[in-house]
Amino acid sequence: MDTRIVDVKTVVTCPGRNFVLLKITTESGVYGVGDGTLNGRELAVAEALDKHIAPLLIGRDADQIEDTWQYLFRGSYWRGGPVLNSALAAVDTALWDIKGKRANMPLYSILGGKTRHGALCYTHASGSTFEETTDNARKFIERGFKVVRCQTEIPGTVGTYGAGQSSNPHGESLPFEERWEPSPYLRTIPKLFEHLRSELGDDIELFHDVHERLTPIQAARLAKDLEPYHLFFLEDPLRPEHHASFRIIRQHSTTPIGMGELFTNKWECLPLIQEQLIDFIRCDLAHVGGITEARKIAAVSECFQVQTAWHGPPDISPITHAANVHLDLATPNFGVQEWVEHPTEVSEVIHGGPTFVDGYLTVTDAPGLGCDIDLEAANRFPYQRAYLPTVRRADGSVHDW
Ligand code: KDG
Ligand code: MG
Repeated sequence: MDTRIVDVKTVVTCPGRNFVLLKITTESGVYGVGDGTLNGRELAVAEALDKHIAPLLIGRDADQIEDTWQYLFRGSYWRGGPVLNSALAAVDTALWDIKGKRANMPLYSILGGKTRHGALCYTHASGSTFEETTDNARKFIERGFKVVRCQTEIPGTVGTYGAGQSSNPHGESLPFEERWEPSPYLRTIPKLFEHLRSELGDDIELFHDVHERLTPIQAARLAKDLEPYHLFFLEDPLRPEHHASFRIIRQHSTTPIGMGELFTNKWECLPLIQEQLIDFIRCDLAHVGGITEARKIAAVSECFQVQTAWHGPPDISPITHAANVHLDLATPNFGVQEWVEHPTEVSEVIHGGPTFVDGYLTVTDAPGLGCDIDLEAANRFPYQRAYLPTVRRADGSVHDW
């Protein structure tokens, strides 16, 4: 059987930031590449892949993607979670890449073919003042972006999410500790969008990422206060655990809501989708178990008029960015794609990935994902321990988010 898996190689590399990559090779020599990067906990995924999952893959048929997905997901008994579902995503993505290469077709074609010429995309504008955020947004608009996420530093806080980070008093290899308070945040963000609209006009689509920091009633107030500025959506207003809280936002506001980068499987998404409590589902393909799970989430979302907006930060590799765009192109209820450019060293290690043209992302017609890993280059950039920031309130307690 020429599709028999004969080799599974995990690659941890840090070309500017850490990535956990996977290469699965079949007996015929055809191989696929995957990405299971979990920012701040990369080595947990790499160990899961190397020690637990790789031995299960040797000898399996690479063609049986769904069966392999179910076997790995159910087989652990422990029901996934971010570490195991990121590892599963790496396997799944590599298997889809192999399938595309064997069929000599780009992945979007295997997933049903193009429904659009490109994937509308957004990127991040931030600044320490309203003026700086506006200038940065303007630069992106001049480059052709039609949707821009806007964040700004909040007076009286330290290291606001998305607005850049000052030097870390705990040392660069320990987590940065933000100081954050809801009251100044809730006062500042509507004023930011008032400023942005007065400077940039109404044609550009703008939105904001709350990053799960608010209580339900605070989120409802923010969504209501932002209504005059017509956000494309308000991202991740609440923590992911308590779905019913989203009803409170809906009761008070018509600001569209996006949610999902912390969900790791379809069942977590389902209550928000079927009750139409969100407008955009924005899971991370590298954390939900890959293309196989994401296309099911997209399909169920289609039934409830929820659009996709897959997570596309710089802390996942171009392999997942490529998977995002292949799926975007083939998904009828696609909404928008997040995309942030990587540092240039990344292209030394990972070749391929989406291309930005006038506000849209496209992929080539190369078979599979159209990406490859340069293993020698990956070795030149060894893993460097790094953490996501944590958040404390003014009284020193860890913020409950
Ligand atoms: O690793 C964490 C990042 O992926 C996250 O902070 C980025 O919120 C994010 C976004 O919307 O891109
Ligand atoms: Mg986010």
